[in-house]
Amino acid sequence: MIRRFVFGTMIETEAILQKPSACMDSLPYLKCSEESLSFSYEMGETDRIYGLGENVRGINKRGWIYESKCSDEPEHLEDRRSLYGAHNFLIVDGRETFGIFIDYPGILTFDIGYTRHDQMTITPSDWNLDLYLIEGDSLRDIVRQFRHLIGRSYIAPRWALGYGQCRWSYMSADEVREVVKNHRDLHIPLDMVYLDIDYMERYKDFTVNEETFPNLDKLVEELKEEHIRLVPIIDAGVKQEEGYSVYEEGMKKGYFCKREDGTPFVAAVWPGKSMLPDMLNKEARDWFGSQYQFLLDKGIEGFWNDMNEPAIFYTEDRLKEVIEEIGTFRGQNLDLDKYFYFTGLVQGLHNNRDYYKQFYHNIDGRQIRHDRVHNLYGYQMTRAAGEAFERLVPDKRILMFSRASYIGMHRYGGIWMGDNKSWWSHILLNLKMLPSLNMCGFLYTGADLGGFGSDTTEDLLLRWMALGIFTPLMRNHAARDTRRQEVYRFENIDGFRHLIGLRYRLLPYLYSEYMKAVLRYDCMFRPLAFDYPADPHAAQVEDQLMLGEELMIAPVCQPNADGRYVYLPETMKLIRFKENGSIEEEILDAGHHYVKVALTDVVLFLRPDHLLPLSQGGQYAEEIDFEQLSYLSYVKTKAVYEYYHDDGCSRDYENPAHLSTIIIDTEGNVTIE
Ligand code: MIG
Repeated sequence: MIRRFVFGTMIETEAILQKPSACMDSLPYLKCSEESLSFSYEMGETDRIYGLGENVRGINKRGWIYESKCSDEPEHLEDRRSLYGAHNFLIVDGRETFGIFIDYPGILTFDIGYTRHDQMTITPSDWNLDLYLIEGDSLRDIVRQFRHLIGRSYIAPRWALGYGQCRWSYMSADEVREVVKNHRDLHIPLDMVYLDIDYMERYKDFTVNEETFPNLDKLVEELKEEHIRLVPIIDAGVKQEEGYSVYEEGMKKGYFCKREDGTPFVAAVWPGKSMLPDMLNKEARDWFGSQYQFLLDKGIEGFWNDMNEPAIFYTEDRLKEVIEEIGTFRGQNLDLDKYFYFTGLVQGLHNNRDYYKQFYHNIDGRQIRHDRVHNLYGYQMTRAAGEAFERLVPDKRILMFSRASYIGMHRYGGIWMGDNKSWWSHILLNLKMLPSLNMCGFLYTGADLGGFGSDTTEDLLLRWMALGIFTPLMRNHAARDTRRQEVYRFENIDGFRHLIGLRYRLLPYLYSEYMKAVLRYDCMFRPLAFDYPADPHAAQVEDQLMLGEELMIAPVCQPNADGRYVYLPETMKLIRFKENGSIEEEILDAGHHYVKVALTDVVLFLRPDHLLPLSQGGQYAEEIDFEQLSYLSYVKTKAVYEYYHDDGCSRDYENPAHLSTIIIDTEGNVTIE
């Protein structure tokens, strides 16, 4: 049951397309105080809180204060309160079990046992919002109801579940060719190479640097023959430059965000002084979306949208003030306070909160200050692209994922988890975000494998990949000035080939699970407690996940480990894929086990009466035969699998012909219906 409670008049987010009529009952569960502008809930001693999408800390979010404020935050540390997404959905599970969604485009905080251990307090910046309360039979049921409410998730083309290689940046067409050649020569499967900002002419959206990437359309064609897709980045900020058509047209039509007095708001990002397209203005959004045509015409079939929190390095005015103020420090003796003030001047330039109060959107003719709708910007940028693709290429799926997001954006694209680091703890953070993102509708997702910032190591990348082979978005990406991270840069090529090769063997299963999760409004990845609600141990597990109906995964997240402890909520079959191609199977009883996991082993756990289909593998997604399958199974009476299989590129998703049932009996006979 879903109830909608209305407070004031919200600024429309379009997270929910068909709103239930407002409920006039008094609000259950929560205490609502208009004076302190907050909702609060008394949590039971052992209540757990799930959700909040992309954020730091645990699967159980209790014990910290989170802020919904899309942030360009390259330090994914425990003490942060927000990352790039604003995902205001959570489930309280304990004495009482219910879901809450706060549909509100401004900044709000979720204090979940931070100020007081037993209290959750939700505080928006003003009192204009819709609050949804969702009750159901189980955690999973609550999620499904919520997901129906917010609409079907974006569906990626199947090739986008292949392996992708990225770096900030491959600087030229030849460098891209080299990446492709190295993978192909070494028989390391690959489907995508990503282009970061340097493919553009001086960081101008919808341009190509003709010197380093001459005839991009030819390159796209050449790579397509190798079954590789190029996926360029698009930034939110549009460079201010006379003669640059996107800038000039946007100015002429009044499509950029403005100051209160109607003068242009100039913010700086990569290209220097830039304009922010008013993604919240429908006309401007359509216009921005149409710009993608420039790259679609060159044969491009996928994009990633970056810097759309929006990130702002500095504003013209603030930079001027800071430079002047710094001048006043000349010759001064800096004591502690002055020193911190002084260094803070430059540090405070980046993404300063004040900037977000200095520009305005034109929403259906109303002028609205940005901070009131801050969390919609990346969402509406990605919607601009998504709607344009539906218009421009209606019969083909286009790959799209974004950095910033709000719930609602999940209908137009996936997200990647942003600028993580080459840290062991970030493998675990990657794992923990998967179920909470799935809860909020983000199914096409993954983290920068190997870590974006800092120098990676071979063992870290191997272990991280042993998780990454399960996530729909599987991309290796690293920042400028970090150690080269393409797998062929390391010694253990055989190990990497094995892991990535296994991803391609798992593709029939992963794609089928991904599609079923989308079409059934379900989670592909779930905390153990979702599947074993009566098991108190399952609720404690923060480093294992359920994947589909079949599997449990438990990746190694520690350096120098020869294995790890794994908790089995029921008897399962351990399946071990070894680098030499052999597959070992062993039945393990419910309970705790120390499981040895060699550096290039992939270990997974199959539930009783379930089976796992495998392909023969291949060098790219289109080479995979999704019908020639082999099976691993754990049959007690009968293993049954519902297999989703379509062409992977058209939009005829719901056709019942895409589903078949695979059955294996105790004798090992396979029937397909
Ligand atoms: O602030 O385009 O998260 O993936 O490589 C850096 C350069 C801007 C941030 C993205 C990252 C990308 C980088 N971008």
